[in-house]
Amino acid sequence: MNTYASTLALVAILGLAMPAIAAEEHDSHHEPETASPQAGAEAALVDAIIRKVDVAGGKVTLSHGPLLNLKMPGMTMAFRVANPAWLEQMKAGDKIRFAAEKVDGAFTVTRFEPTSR
Ligand SMILES: [Cu+2]
Repeated sequence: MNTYASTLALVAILGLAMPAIAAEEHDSHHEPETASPQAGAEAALVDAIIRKVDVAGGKVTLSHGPLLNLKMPGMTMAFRVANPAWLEQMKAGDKIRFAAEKVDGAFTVTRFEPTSR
């Protein structure tokens, strides 16, 4: 009697728990396609307008929105770029979305993508 009752309870618990576990596992397989492998650790992309591109200096001046990971409000400032080749794809007046981090003490654009015009 006692065993029968606890078996019923166990079945009920498993019956409830299993679909929940399955659903959670299912969701985790649906990362956004644009996310890179370490997306969870990376900063979200922030909107910016390119003000000046300094290819020789390896810098770009951006008017950017708040950068939460750097605790920086929106402002206009120069950034280094993680990949100098990106400067060839940037020009003053373009809108981009980007992420920045402090690399060797310098604010550096670590990711960027053009905003569709
Ligand atoms: Cu800034």
